[in-house]
Amino acid sequence: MDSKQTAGEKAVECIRDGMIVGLGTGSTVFWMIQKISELINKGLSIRGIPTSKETEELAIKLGIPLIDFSKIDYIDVTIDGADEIDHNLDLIKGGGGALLREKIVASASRKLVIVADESKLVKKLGAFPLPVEVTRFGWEYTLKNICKLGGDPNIRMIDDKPFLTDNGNYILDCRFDEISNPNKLNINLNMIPGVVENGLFSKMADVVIIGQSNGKVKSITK
Ligand code: A5P
Repeated sequence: MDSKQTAGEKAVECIRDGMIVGLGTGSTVFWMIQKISELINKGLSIRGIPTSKETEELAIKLGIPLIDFSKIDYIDVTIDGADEIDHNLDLIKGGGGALLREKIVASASRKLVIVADESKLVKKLGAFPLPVEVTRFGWEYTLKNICKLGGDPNIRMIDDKPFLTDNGNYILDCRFDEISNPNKLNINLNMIPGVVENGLFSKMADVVIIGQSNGKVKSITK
């Protein structure tokens, strides 16, 4: 079995009947969503909060009941993927461009479970360019301010046009080489006018489930 599938399916074991479940975005979480749908067909009752339009469409297609923030005060558990994970369980997310909704959902969650394959584990964050969501207005100026923090940003493009997030914003993919203090960089980036959110998830993950090529999983708890 694919390592991403192993991790995604294992994470579902923490879901209990009646829970509100944050549904992450990406190819690892895809397997978690498939598994939840199977369990719903066998009688499990949960409601999901999707972190992207892509996940929302998949969940609707698979018959997973959804709910929104107007009806709830918190989320019991969120299961999401990551682009990089360090030994403190700090993360880079947003490779798929869903980082803003992912961070809102994660911050509303009592428990954040991250699923990934072994390739996502790193000693230091930063080899993966950090996605930063910025407003379209003034994005060139925002980019210059990110450079002052030591980043080397590039606007994400798709089919020769800037990539648009589900929220109508742009993404700047920022090379930082090595991120020695994720918490500080997270705060400093979010203080720049025009930055909507960035893909550093510092001190948010509770558990990381790593699918391994031998079909087993490794769980890392904070
Ligand atoms: C989406 O914006 C990202 O944060 C994803 O969760 C992350 O890129 C992991 O994706 P995969 O599971 O597809 O590698």
